[in-house]
Amino acid sequence: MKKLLRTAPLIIALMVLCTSMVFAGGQKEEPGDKTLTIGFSQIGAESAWRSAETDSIRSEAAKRGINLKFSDAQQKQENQIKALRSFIAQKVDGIILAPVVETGWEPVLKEVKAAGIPVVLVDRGIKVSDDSLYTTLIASDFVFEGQEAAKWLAKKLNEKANIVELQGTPGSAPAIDRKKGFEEIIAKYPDMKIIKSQSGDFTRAKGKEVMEAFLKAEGKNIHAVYAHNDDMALGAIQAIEEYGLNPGKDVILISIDGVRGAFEAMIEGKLNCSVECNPLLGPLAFDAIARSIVGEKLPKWIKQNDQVFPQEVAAEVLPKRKY
Ligand code: GYE
Repeated sequence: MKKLLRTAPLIIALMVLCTSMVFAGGQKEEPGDKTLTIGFSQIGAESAWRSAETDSIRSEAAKRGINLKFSDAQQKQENQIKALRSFIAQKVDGIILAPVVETGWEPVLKEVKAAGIPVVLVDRGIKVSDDSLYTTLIASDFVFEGQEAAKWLAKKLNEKANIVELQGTPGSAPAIDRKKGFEEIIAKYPDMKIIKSQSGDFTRAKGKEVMEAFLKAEGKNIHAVYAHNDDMALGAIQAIEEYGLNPGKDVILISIDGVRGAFEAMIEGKLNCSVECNPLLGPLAFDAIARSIVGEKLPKWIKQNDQVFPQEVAAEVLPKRKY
């Protein structure tokens, strides 16, 4: 009994230690579980949307006790290809890839596949002849977003408008599909025309610059702006104001993403509508990685459902927005 009393504190200490090991990081780990190392090749930090996506992936990795190797490609596919090769060399357990453009991925993804590393695509799709080169794509339907934008604009302007289009990064899935969806719908309305269209690279600065050129060429002939993301619309708003017109009144603006800055501009009456695109993909991305590591077959596209937010609802919705 005496011996038991003497050894009891030691036994309790050992039990506490084991329990804290099992629940390390706030989650249950089986003995023998190793910390996962995941590589994330991110495009850059061109928009508020992208920063929200980066935060979502970083914070979810921290929550799950995952060792995240983060690589910022500064908008260049060649940097992403280098990052993927370095992830192979580091023998990561999985890769999350946000591909800047749609094409040119086959060779490097074949190398990743040969190394037995699962790849989950987030936010943008790619074109490959062999779809076993990635496990799944977690992204919104950009064609749908473009269609919704066009439907809203047709209604707002009674099916008659000269539109200027600020496109996203050339060759990127959202730029291609948002254009396609929008054009499909306005083709039904003979008095709705895109009179100018150029890339603003998904940035506010470029959006402003391109809008200045559009205004210089077309002036008051422009009735509406369709921007492939909110940041470019916010840049265009500045250009319109500097030109001496009222954004949101003299020129109607619609964009895509639904970021906080867009809601604020809608409340100020300068932006008329934003179509949501969900960037909070961290939890889904790591679930997909975990499932593919254990060999589960996933659907090729885990589609995100988005809504349209016209300015009338902005003040009510903003407090509930998470990004
Ligand atoms: O709309 C834009 C960003 O790929 C869906 O990229 C994403 C797009 C998003 O820079 O703001």
